[in-house]
Amino acid sequence: MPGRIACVTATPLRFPLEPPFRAAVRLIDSVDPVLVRVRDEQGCEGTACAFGFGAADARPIVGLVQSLGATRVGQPALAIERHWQEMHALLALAGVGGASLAALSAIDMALWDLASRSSGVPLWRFLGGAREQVGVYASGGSLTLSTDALVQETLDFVAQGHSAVKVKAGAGEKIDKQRLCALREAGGEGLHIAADGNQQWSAKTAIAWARAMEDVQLAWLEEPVPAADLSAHAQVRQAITMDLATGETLFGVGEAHRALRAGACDILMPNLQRVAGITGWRKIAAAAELAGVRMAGHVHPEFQLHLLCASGAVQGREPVLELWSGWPWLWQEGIEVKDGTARPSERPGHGFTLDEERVQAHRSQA
Ligand code: SMN
Ligand code: MG
Repeated sequence: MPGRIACVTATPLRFPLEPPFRAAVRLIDSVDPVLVRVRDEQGCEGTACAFGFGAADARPIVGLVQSLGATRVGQPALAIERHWQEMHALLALAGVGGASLAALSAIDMALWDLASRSSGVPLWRFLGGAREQVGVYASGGSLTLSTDALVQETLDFVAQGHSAVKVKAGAGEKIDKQRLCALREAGGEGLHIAADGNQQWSAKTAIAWARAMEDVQLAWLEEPVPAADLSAHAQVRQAITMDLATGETLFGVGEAHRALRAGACDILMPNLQRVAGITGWRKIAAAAELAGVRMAGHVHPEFQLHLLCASGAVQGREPVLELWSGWPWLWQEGIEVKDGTARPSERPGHGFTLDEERVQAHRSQA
């Protein structure tokens, strides 16, 4: 069992993306994780990351982890719900969102890693162990790729054991259709193909786009309209046949709960650092399960692998764990994909060991 918290540290890192990745919302040329370590008085350490896209994102997260972390020192590491409530209260007057939520979330995630690691139990079993494997999908399909390059990327993913991919939409309905039809042709009927709109359309345009793609048989359409416009989400969802996924750009458990109440999606995919860590994610997953909405992950694969294996709001082998080949990987171990699924390890905590050389090689001056 973990002891009292001895220290909380934040280390800014930089992973340039070469070539840069283009989503409809913006071009991304680096991912900037902030590595958070929470160590207890017995020397056991929990680790987690929040991330930004560039130093301007990472810098405030570092400062907020340091200030919030200092308020946790000396307290029992296992009092995770109390830490979650108290950290929210500390942020309440300044406003909880963006960098402050990322900082709070990373500390929460590291506390759950510490608690399960110190107890000698893998996190997915520590959280209830609903299943021993989960369906995955390869996330890519940058709008910078030509159709041929997009098909080749997908065939490479399939060769790596994937049976589901997610690609970016946003090249215009005609070109998007050509790209998606080329993927369907190359991948066959068995390939799950999802398309990510990254908030670019109006409800009317999104409905027209989705109807034009009907014969591609998409697994889901993601964030077709601005994330905060829940009524537009619900309007699109009611008008199309494919599943609608959203959630990565909702901030706080309240926004995610409002999305459920608005009937905004079939699949809710909150980002761990935007909904206040594992504690927040589990509150949302419980509400989603009761609302008949399925949960999926968004980046943070080292933790989402465990959460999706522990949640009652995930069905069978559906592809819900996002694996992005360009995403920064700080760990010595990888996530093996076989027949479109991945298994969390039996190692304590999230089960991943920091690659300290890699961490040092990517330190930044955020
Ligand atoms: C995405 C994630 C992170 C950065 C840019 C785009 C995308 C996804 O929306 O769902 O992977
Ligand atoms: Mg997305």
